[in-house]
Amino acid sequence: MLVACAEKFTINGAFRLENHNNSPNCMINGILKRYKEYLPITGDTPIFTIGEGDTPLVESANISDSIGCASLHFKLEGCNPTGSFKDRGMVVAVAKALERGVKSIACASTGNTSASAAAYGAYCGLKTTLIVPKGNVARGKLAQAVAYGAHIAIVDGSFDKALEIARELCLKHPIELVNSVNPNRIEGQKTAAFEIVEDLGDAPDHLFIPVGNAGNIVAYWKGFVESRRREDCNKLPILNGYQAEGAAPIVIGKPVDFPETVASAIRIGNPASWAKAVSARDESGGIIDSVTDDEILAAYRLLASKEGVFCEPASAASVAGLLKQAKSGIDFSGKKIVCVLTGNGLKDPDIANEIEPTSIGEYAAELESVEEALSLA
Ligand code: AN7
Repeated sequence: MLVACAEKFTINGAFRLENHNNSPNCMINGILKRYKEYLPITGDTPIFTIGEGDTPLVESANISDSIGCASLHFKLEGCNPTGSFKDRGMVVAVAKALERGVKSIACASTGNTSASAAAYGAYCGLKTTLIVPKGNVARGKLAQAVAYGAHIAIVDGSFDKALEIARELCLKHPIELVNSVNPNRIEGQKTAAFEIVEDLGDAPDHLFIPVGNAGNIVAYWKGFVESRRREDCNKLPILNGYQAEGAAPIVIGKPVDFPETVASAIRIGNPASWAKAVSARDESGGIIDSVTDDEILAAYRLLASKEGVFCEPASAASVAGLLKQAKSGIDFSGKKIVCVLTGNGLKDPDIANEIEPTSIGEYAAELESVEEALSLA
């Protein structure tokens, strides 16, 4: 399948890039092409894709029974090309940067934004600089950034400090900041809400979503509000955002100096989109609450073992939140629920290795030994 043939050329000294993915066999449109009319795209914006968007909305096989809802679906954002939802916003941020002739991009990151920036930077021939907190980025994410050829600065401080440095760096130098404080990131990320509305035929009653730097919850809300305005859906969902207990500034109402959680993606103490997330929460009549690391890991294991969905720990915060609400006695009967699973489980192999195997052992390479292992002898 021909996905994309990139052609690079120069107009008035500015870097330009076009795709020719109009082959009749090409299944992938990408965010820029598919949602052109709803994005800040002009005739000068390069249109390209590395396959972002159009992610599956998978119906729950087993967890939904314990919730007692009308339906439960998982939005598998780990199916994006770099394994997280960040690609939706990154393609728009990078396209708009290219349009202005930018040659260099940068971001601070707990890992997924940096992997995404590095991939789009590589595709578009941009220099990509990543500022990441020491010891706080899952191994798979760092491996991606290295493979994509990014320039990586590991700083001895939290994500919040790294973001401060990234902001200053981009103010001082001709470098485009591609964190979610860049409004083009939010524009791209809102398309996930469009897809949910298309797949369900309406907005769900409840959306459950992890909250870290708080850009994504704001983007989803924007997407649903725009869908409603276009009358693509008849209602708006109640937003249920979940932070990790040790990194829950929005829940406790003040920044957390030393955020701590097993879910490194959302180990963030002072979210950049804090105020906007609170507005989105309130407009939707929803909540932003926290879940413990134990609740996150229980949901993470449950999703893999009962649903065949392997997401990263931060993503499981959405399902942990739903399970917490169901346990507290909230009645979801008749309700349609979507949990956003933001990133792929392979991102964090160290946490995955802590899962207790159902059965694993080494045996001689003979049929009899394997039968014995399976108690079939
Ligand atoms: C898997 O990559 O902040 O609330 O620097 O990687 O929009 O921040 C990642 C965040 C949820 C939280 N799930 O989203 C980064 C970064 C996963 C994530 C979030 C992140 P926001």
